[in-house]
Amino acid sequence: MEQIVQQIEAWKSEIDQLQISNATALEEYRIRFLGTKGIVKGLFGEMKNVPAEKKKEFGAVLNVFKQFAEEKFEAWKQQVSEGGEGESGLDLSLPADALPLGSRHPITLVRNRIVSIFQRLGFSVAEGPEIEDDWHNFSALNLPENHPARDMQDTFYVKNPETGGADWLLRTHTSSVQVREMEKGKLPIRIICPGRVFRNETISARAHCFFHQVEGLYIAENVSFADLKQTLYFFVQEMFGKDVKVRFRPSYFPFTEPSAEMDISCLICGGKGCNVCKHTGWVEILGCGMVHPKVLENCGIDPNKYTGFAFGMGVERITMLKYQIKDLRLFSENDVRFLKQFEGA
Ligand code: 2NM
Repeated sequence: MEQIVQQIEAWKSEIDQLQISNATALEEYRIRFLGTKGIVKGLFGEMKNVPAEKKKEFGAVLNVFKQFAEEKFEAWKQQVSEGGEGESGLDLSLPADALPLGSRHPITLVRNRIVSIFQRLGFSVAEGPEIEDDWHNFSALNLPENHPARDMQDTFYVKNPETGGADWLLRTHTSSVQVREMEKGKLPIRIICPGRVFRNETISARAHCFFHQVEGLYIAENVSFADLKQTLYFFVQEMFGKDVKVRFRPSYFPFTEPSAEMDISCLICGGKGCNVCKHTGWVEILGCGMVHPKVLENCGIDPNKYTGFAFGMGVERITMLKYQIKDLRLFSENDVRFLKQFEGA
């Protein structure tokens, strides 16, 4: 009997050192110690070999051991069920942590605002391919053969696998979409063309090799420069507020005649002069003009019957002015510390 009591002490310390963290190990333990052919049952079977005067003492030792083994089992069972099924204690039935919710990119926010202002004036959205051909991006728009924009230095050309030549290019403006719309021959046209455009620039705080544009086009009978001015004046008031002033300066674009650039009074200093407006009180926000008769002709529209105006603006530029962002590169780095600032904007 002494021997059996010693063996029981050895099992106790073995159980004390056991580390059970999964259901398989727990079941192994149960079968070995508490099962119908297990150690505890076996010990009770030894009772018949114990002399009558020692039965009571032996029975007490066995009951203590049995209770010890059962309590351990219950404790581990609790732990395993709390920790789930897996070896690692992962409970795959628990709901997952919520993903952090993102927010719209400032370029998207401002583009949507620009588009919706023009939609209220009856413009509808037109889109087209980012990879274009020479005709839609340059020739139809009256850009002469030797125009610097056509240079390899300024435009990303794309190889056409069918001819092996650099016949294609990444559009340098969304005017190519407007050419496609004009070629459809359905008049009048009143469209707004948002999209990504590409120019081979050295990346800096003020330039990037891709950026976003919104261009507009209105062609009908008797469209005048006065219509152009009033449309863009409405846009500025809706976008920047009623107190903002505008001015038009004569300019040049191959696809418009006459052409102009539109400035707004500086949002930072209100026109008094500061760093943002380089002490002029004005900041340039877009280019515009009356569509050149040659462009209309190129697209199959009779310039004697129809006239139209067009304009184009850079979404990054408008966004920088609106939110006082000083470096263009922030728009494409996807740093959440930057993007988070536009939550709810
Ligand atoms: C600008 C400035 C002035 C323009 C012209 C045309 C088209 F297709 F009608 F000829 N689309 N966009 C235009 C005119 C764009 O961006 C600064």
